[in-house]
Amino acid sequence: MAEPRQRWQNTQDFFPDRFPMPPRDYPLDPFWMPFTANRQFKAAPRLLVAAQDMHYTTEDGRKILDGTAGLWCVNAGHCRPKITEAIRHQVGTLDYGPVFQLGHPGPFQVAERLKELLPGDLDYSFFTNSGSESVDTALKIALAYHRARGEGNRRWLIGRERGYHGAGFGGISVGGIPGNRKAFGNLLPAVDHLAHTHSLANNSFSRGQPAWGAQLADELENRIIPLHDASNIAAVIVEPLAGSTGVLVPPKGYLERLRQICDKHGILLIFDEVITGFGRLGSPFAADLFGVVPDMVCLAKGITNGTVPMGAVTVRSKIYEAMMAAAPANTIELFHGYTYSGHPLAAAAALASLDLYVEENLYQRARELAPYFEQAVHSLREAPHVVDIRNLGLVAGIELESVPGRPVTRAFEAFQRCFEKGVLIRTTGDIIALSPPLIVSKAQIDEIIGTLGSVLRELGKQ
Ligand code: PXG
Repeated sequence: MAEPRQRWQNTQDFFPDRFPMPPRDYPLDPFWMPFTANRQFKAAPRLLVAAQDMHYTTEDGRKILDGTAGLWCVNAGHCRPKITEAIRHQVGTLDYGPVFQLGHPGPFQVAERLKELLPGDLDYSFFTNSGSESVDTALKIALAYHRARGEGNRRWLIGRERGYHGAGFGGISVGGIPGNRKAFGNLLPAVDHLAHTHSLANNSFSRGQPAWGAQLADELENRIIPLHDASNIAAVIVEPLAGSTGVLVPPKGYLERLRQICDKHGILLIFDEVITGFGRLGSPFAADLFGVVPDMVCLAKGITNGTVPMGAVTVRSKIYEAMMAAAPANTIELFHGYTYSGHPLAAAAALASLDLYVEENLYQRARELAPYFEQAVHSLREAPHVVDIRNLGLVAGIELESVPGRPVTRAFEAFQRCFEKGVLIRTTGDIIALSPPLIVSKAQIDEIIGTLGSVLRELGKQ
């Protein structure tokens, strides 16, 4: 398969006027950094100043191979001219346009593209600015939809342990990460959680979907529905593959089972495809790969290749149609939206990104590279402290045994050392997550795994 053209070998060639980088002339203190150990970071910062294709450049001019596509979003690699030019052109043409009782072309065009790209009758898109907003939007649509059909008692929302659905109140309520919930008291009422599907005892070192665990979906029918009654349950929301909590690949048959149970009881099934959307698993969406069409999908990240914030919730026609039918003529059907829903720059970036994914065959490329990537990550099996490796498409999780009494420290140390050696990995707890841009070459996969392996062996000696 042809490698994507590397037009600029070095960031310096792309931004000649910016190199050498001037010394830092701004303080670090006033920026309260998200999901970051602020004091630790500011004492030893890692600052990125430029990027091109598979690499970042640090403020001291080092190139870092991006093993994580930024934060799982830069699927086509960095600073791709097709996308950056589209944004540049758009900002000089229509910088901003409202979408409340007015419109402009971008979001209509993106919605049409999503309709073509998503399976089944997932045909109507509502735009947001992030994954968190997409999740909150989907939960609100679920409640409003049932109410519009005269089933307003369906208020319970079912998430899953170890789910990550962003940082809004809706998302942390259905999410299953204790640390993201415990400080924030007033979570949504009427929320329950399925058990997560991770099991070292049954599934460690699975390649692709694990064989064990489809029965975990039955908890919906055996515990949750009897407890709350199906007539009170609005929706089930899951990540088809849980990313943030350490790459939990759905067991074979699990998502199919959830779909069957939801169908049987009139419960909406929401897939949070913020990470899995746009090729990460080697198909446009997880819904395609698993052959399970949810009632709504939450999108963000890769929709603009990470360039301009944008999210979307795409819903099946029955949902849009019910909402349209329920409201009197000439009235607003859904009291929800954001100033920047369908922002012109985001829409331009989305159109260019979706074009680029197709032009460069990136969905297929990810699928074809997946076996090589799988082989490479599983070569770390014998590295010190590795207790599990799991993978699907171009995503992998490598779970480490925690240092007794000091969870998180081993993986974080690996992250720091890899960064020093020029490779970006991501960690969550003591799990390392890899999710390179879909343009990654085999040699770059080898470089990521080679560096990580050497770091794990170094740590093993300590
Ligand atoms: N849903 C899922 C499945 C996500 O992974 C969100 C919602 C929220 O998206 P926003 O755009 O509001 O951040 C996410 C975000 C990590 C990491 O390292 C993952 C995310 C964000 C930041 C870090 O795992 N996922």
